[in-house]
Amino acid sequence: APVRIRRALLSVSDKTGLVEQAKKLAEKGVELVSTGGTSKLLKEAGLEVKDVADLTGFPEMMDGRVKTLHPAVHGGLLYLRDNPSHVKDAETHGIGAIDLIYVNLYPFEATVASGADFETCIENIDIGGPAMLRAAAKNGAFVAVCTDGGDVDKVLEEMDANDGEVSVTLCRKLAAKTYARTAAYDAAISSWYADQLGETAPDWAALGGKLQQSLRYGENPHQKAAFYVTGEKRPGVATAKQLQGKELSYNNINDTDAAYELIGELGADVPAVAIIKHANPCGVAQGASIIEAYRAALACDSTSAFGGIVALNRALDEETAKEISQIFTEVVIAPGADAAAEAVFAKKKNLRLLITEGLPDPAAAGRFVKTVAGGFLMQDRDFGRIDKADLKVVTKKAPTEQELEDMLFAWRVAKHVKSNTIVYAKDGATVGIGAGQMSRIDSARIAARKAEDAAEVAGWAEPKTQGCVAASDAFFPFPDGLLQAASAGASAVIQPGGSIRDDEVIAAADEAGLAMVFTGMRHFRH
Ligand code: 93A
Repeated sequence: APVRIRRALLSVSDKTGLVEQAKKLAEKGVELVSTGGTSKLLKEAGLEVKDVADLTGFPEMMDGRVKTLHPAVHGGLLYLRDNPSHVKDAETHGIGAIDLIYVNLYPFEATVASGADFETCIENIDIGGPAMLRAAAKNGAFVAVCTDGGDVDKVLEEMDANDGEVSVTLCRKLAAKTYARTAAYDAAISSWYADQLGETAPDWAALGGKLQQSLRYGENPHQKAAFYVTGEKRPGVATAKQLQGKELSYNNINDTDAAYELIGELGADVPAVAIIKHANPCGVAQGASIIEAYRAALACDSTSAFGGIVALNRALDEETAKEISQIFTEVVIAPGADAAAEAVFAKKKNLRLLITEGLPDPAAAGRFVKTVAGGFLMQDRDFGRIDKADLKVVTKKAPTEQELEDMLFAWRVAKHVKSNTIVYAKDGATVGIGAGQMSRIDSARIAARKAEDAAEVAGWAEPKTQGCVAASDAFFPFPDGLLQAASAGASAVIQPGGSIRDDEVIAAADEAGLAMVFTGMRHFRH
């Protein structure tokens, strides 16, 4: 049933617009009850106001630390109007219903922002205000709870339209908003407090995370950091079991996540390995066995693999563990490890081994959050997936079956490389990766250069880009990037298409004798 507003408790720190609103309430016959400063202001404006002290029989005391913390207030907010025993309790103890409260809290956040000292910040932690808000919101079927002036306006509007009554719908909306406000308020306090103690501020608590680990530092040693988990059951770095090694660092967690998400993208059908540095893959391969996949992944850029993160889509075996141990590796993550493999790693005290229950589902829904100055951006995680059936051949030449396989593989890897991205791949392995450049042609050049370097390191007669496929995470705006890939030796190209110069790019591909397919989907990653 709608809530009839007979009595309102007003207790606000920010008193902007209050007098006008209180007048409107009084005009509607609402009895006003108020705390010290609020009451004084309203009385000065000529309004009739009852003091909370008159309700409680206690004066405000201890510098105002105790004003409203009393059964006469909380009982009035909390008793269920349709519960006979509650009603009886209220009558017995002379507790009257409070149908509306408007409380805005001590300005804790503003006090901290002003650079106030410790004691001043502590004094600005509101206790009675949130207690009343939470109580009123719990009884949201009978109480309209307002945390800002806008809420009061909404209530007044409904009262105008409905002869002094407020709908349950609005009351429930206000209740939900209230808990968000009190949660954010407490998050601000805990964040400030942690900061005072020189610890990491758990300000992300407001996003619903649970503190998993206070990190030694962030991306750099002068940055504080912490790791929060959402409780989702996704296999990955947040839910993995660490069998050995030092505590994970901020960068380890970030890189391990990138590695395992990429491995999830490749699926479980064929053994696959990804090696990650600075959240970008420096080698990814599929193979007949996990060790073959590891060798092929390493061959792509063995120089960069030093200090990398290795992700596997199969249980780690002894042979592969031995091979991985040959070079300095920070983290290995896999859906399992046999006892012999664990024994090999046990000798490498610093190497972290993370074991997950299964592989990440690349199509799973999820959120991606990124902060910007004064806010944050939120988007779906990129769960877009392309299959062979989605590919559109746009050139005269059609790709071979092997090229198609390699193109899909390269495309899936490219999705996990920072833009602009060019990935060269051959026989189920990357052979050159160009990441994070501001122009696509530079990424194409760098990928080719990487392949040349790899050939030099391994003593191959020529870079493996000869006869490779090329994947581009977004369309080629001009033919130049495509021609760069062709000159590196690519015979087939996979890219989203959709440029206004697609015709030019396709003509250039035809002229260079390339096969090209469009995916119709872009995979920017910044
Ligand atoms: O110090 S408190 O936590 N103790 C209380 O019992 C209490 N009740 C209301 N602060 C309390 N308040 C807060 O006082 C309200 O949340 C509001 O921000 C402020 C209003 O005080 P005044 O009416 O004296 O300006």
